[in-house]
Amino acid sequence: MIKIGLITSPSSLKINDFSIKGAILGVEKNLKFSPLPRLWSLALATYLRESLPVVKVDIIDGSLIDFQDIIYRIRNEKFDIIGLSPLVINYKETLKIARFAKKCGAKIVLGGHYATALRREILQNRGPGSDDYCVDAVIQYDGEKAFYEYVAGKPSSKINNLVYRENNQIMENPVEILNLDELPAINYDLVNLNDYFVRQDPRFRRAITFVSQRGCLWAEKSKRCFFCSIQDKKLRLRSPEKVFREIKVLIKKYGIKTIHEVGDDFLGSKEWFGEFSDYFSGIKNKPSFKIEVRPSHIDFKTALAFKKMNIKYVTLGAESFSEQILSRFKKGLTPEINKRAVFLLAEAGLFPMPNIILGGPGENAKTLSETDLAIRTISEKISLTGGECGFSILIFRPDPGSLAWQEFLKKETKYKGKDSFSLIKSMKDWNRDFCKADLKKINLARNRMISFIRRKNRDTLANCSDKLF
Ligand code: B12
Ligand code: SF4
Repeated sequence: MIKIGLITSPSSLKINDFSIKGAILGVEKNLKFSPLPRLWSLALATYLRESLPVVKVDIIDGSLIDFQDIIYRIRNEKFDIIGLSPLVINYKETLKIARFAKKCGAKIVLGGHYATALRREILQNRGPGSDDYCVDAVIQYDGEKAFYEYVAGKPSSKINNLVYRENNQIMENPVEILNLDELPAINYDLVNLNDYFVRQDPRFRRAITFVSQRGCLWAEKSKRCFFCSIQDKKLRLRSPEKVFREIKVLIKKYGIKTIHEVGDDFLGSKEWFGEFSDYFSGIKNKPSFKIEVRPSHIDFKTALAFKKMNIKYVTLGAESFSEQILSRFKKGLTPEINKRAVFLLAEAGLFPMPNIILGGPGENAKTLSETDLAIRTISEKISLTGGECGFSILIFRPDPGSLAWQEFLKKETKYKGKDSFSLIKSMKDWNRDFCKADLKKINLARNRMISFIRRKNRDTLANCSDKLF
């Protein structure tokens, strides 16, 4: 029997509201949506178990157990292959796990957006033959089929999406983008959902992550937003009918009450959304949905349709309320579009949650105060009408795989060829090279904004952000 471990590493970053470190996570307490099951590991495990029943797959989630327990599990379980999905915030810890697992004799495969963006650097610095050999291969883009073929022992040269190192050369096989409707429905029995439920905020208990689409239309049609590190090439939609049937089963089987739909562009196709919402509008005991949308897609009709299908929490990629910064972000937004979206959703009785990024290219005292003023006006107006909203305020980071990262590398050549670097240092370098307001001022502005939001909304849930772990 082949033993597989799919491990999400914890991050050493701790929730720390008012420091620059805190701004990396964008976390303010209170509205605690997480922990939630990790879909990357569930998707790979589901596909593996359907295609190769003889494998034993363990999903280990660093948001449920700590680093030492993960090490203990690796030592005891003696996995043959370990899959890891690093993010920019936990790459260092991911490498520690990879090194330990390598010593225990496992093969190590990395995948996901971070690994896809830095696949060559990772294999150069950590692949076979390197001084820090702890990674055998990277699987870029969709992982289900490639990981199964790797586990099943197919020759490396024949596995689409596989990137590996052979005779000191990095080999990249052709990329294959999968048809989402041909993938099996996620099998949530592969984790113990109760481990998540008992740790969730009672207001959002029995919540799961769910994926009904991948990618984004904006990234497909124009260039991606300046800061976005998502590697998907286009928007792919699953059949609304299939999704509806799956969700009905989940409600019945696990008593699911909240669905975190993780698609990045939920309204990317209005036809798809129309069909999707028709299925849900008619049924009783609907779960509540949390979704992520572009503010430019919100109009009166969609706000009402959201209400009808029990979508309550809407993360809005607003990013800024400064015209100048928004144009540099290349997202096709204006401050007016952003404000309109927040108000329309709040008026419809929903909970809009605009994401804001401070410290984008050209950020200065004037652009900061434009965003500050807009946040104050919005919070004030919404609290006066008894509505609710919450902001997540981050400080800009150039993430590998983004257009920002490409611009950053042109100025900061010391990051070229690296797969691991200090996040705080990269934020400081970015700030020096690209902003007119320094990082301390930006963080102070962020803290002022958060304090205001909290004061204004102390009687509602609005004093919090959605990014919790
Ligand atoms: C849902 C989500 C969250 C949820 C996580 C809830 C949960 N428990 O899963 C919340 C809101 C909590 C969250 C928080 C954060 N997130 Co987030 N999140 C996402 C989101 C929208 C969807 C991820 C998902 O589940 N997709 C569905 C699955 C099926 O797809 P997938 O993950 O891509 O996996 C497939 C392939 O990539 C591949 N694959 C992935 N991993 C692996 C591993 C192996 C071994 C293999 C073979 C293949 C493989 O195979 C999978 C199946 O095809 C992505 C954006 C995106 N579109 O992916 C951002 C994203 C992953 N998040 C991101 C970030 C930065 C964060 C935060 C740090 C926020 C911040 N402040 O910046 C925090 C960190 C949280 C943490 N500690 O993990 C970035 C990562 C960037 C990077 N390069 O590291 C992304 C890409 C968004 C972005 N802005 O660019 N996030
Ligand atoms: S930030 Fe959102 S809208 Fe922009 S390219 Fe990325 S997924 Fe698409």
